[in-house]
Amino acid sequence: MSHDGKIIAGVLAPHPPHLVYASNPPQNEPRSEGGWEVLRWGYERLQKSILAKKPDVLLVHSPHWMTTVGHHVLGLPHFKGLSVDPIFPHLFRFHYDLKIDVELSTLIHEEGQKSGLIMKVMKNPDFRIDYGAITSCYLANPAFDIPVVCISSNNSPYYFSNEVGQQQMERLGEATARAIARSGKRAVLLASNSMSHRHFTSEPEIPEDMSKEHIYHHGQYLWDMEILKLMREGRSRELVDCLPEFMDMALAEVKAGALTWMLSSLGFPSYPAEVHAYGSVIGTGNAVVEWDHWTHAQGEVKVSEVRA
Ligand code: 2X7
Ligand code: FE2
Repeated sequence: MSHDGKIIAGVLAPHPPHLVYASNPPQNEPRSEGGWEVLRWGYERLQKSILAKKPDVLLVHSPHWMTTVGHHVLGLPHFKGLSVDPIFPHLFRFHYDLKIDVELSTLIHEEGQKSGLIMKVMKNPDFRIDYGAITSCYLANPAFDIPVVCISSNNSPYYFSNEVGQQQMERLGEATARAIARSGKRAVLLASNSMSHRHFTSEPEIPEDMSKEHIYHHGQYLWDMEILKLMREGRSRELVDCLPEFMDMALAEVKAGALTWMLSSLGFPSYPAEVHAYGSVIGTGNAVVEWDHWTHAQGEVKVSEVRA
């Protein structure tokens, strides 16, 4: 096995199921008249950028596969089934058929264990993949022709504190980077998170009625803009320091750890990220943001020393 794996890009890849519903793919049962175009066009720009660089694998860390004990990775070559959003079953009933990169999942499991993390390879063939992972994967690569690695979000930020959760995700990111380096593959990392996360408790009669869509309130918008500014200015270390406050003030979904995991895997980049789009979905703030690691850092994987 070669040891020159590369990270092509890290992406903030939000997963409101509305974006899948609005796109009307054949795999999703409900039909729509469209909606949330700015975010969907942002994802199209992202697709052009990442797919042109021919990734071998997409890794996704999702808040909607929450595990109480440790960090889990999917460990069978193929998962097929119906994924239903429990809150929006009228928008997301998606028939998925996913190829898994079990070799890379296993390396992440090994590297995580070496860093003292509790890890598990999930081998239940009937496991139902969560809508967060499927939505981010679909929007980044609608053809589903690139294998994926799905990583759960351990619930330490909810059970202990934001800070403990972040520390865990930093370690998981370092372990992921070492695993990618060992794999010899070209990887894209998808942090499946919205930003501010206050949302309306009722929806319009037509869910895609864009005359009703707007951010929940101005304070949430200001928080999102402050965080996007740090991303666009390449200040990812400061960004991670601000995240615990963002989590509390804006109920930000980054609390589940995907963004910290992804930035840690990239070695906390100091080059500017590209914001492909920002928009609200049922009041929540969502941005499609790309760290083009290939252009700015030649895909370099910073392999940190294994912690005991
Ligand atoms: O899971 C979500 C989300 N993160 C944002 C908006 C709407 C629905 O589901
Ligand atoms: Fe979510």
